[in-house]
Amino acid sequence: MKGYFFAFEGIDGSGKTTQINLLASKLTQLKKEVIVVREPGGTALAEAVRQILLDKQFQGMNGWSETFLFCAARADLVQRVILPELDKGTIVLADRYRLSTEIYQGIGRNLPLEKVQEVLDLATHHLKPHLTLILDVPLELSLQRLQSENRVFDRMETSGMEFFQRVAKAFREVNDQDIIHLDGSQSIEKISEEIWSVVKQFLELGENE
Ligand code: Z5A
Repeated sequence: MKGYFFAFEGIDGSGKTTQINLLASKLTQLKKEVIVVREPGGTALAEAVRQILLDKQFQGMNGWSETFLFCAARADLVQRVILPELDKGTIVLADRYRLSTEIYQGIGRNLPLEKVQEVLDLATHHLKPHLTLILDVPLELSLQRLQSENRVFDRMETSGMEFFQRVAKAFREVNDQDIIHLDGSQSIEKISEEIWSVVKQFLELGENE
């Protein structure tokens, strides 16, 4: 694998999409090959699965059905897009990846984490990001941000406060050598600078880049 794979994670409204777009344009200005993928989505099949997952007519979906649907979308994205791009040497920026399934389905839906991880390993051919960057924001702030957008909440977003409290706590507490936590309640510019310093160091870009 010649490319680099960075996943961005956090609760809804934590600012992932905003930061990924800023990072992608910085890297593009430096003439790096970059693609941005969002999950669930990024291929025709995965976008179709996304429609099902977010559709409120499927309220109360079984936790395993939900897990398999997220993993079906991801399997297609990994095989058709992420792996070929990494092989070409592209930098892949993912708006959510497997940590979302571990936390939303494993912890949020109370499924056994080892079993969820087994399904994830099958769906992703064990592909893990080089780095996972988590934007930590308090749940109240993320709700404020989403409400100020006047957004119509989808099926996942109407899973209830207890579910979101479990999810937010798990994102805050998860720790691993490939995971970096950033304070997502800072200004957009400050977070972007912090992400740039992490990514720049990781890619070993020079001082003038
Ligand atoms: N899900 C799952 O359960 N299992 C899985 O395996 C996967 C996903 C992959 C996908 O939703 C849902 O599926 C999600 C998790 C679940 N649902 N839940 N619940 P999605 O793709 O539609 O949405 P999202 O990933 O949660 O993204 P989002 O809601 O669009 O949020 P975001 O990308 O993190 O934030 P943003 O769009 O960049 O910013 C949100 C707003 O805040 C916007 O108005 C910004 O201008 C503002 N913002 C951003 N940063 C700041 C700062 N720093 N200060 C002030 N305001 C800011």
